Amino acid sequence: MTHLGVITLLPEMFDALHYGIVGRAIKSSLVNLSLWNPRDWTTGVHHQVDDKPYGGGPGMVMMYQPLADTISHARESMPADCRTIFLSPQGRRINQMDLNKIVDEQSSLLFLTGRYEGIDERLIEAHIDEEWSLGDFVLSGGEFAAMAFIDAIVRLVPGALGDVNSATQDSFMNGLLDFPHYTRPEKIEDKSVPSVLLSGNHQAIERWRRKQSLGRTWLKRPDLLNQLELNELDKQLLNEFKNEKE
Ligand code: 4GS
Repeated sequence: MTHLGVITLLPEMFDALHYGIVGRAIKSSLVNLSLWNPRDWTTGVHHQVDDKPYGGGPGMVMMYQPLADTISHARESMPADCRTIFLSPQGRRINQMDLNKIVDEQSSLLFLTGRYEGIDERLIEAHIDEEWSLGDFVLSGGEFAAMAFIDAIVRLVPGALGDVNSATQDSFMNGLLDFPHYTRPEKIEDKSVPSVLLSGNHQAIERWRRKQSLGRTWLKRPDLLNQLELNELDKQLLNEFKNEKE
């Protein structure tokens, strides 16, 4: 993944991407971020991008022409394999596994973000390759969804994270939830750091962390656990966790 593009009526919102891990990846040209505003591809004197919905009802609908022209222009400067993604609650809910695959296989993505009630359906039919959703809720615009996906994608680009291990160690990278983390002080009121973490025994620490990941996934997200085929050691660790709970 090297080139990410966004079509948005509010490009200033994407200033938020110039911080932290994503900010550093952009600054060092590890990834390119390009923004286009459909307002710049309007033909009328009023620079109109939205119009009333056929059939009536509240709100406005984003017009076909400014979006179609912006997409055509944007794709000219994106790599040929670029896929155009429309963000909406009608889209496929994207998870970590999907993103891992996309970062592996795709060199670029172009996100179209909507405002108002929606966009002219014919634009989706003619110019959109895939529709993605951030989740089953309604945002006031697709911009935060695009930024969330861009953040999640950029941190997977090799070299974006300082520590090569930190992406692979996160929640979901192995299909499980994260294990608990602790830092100093060793004791807070009556709560002590689990003693194994102070033992210096790396094998025991790894075992404990794996057990916690399995146990927490069992407790909080049994749906995720059901999708996994656990090996014998994992089964044993999960059983230990369950027994210790009782
Ligand atoms: C989402 C979502 C979203 C839908 C944009 C109504 C404004 C809004 N986009 N995942 N119009 N959920 N978009 O709610 O991606």
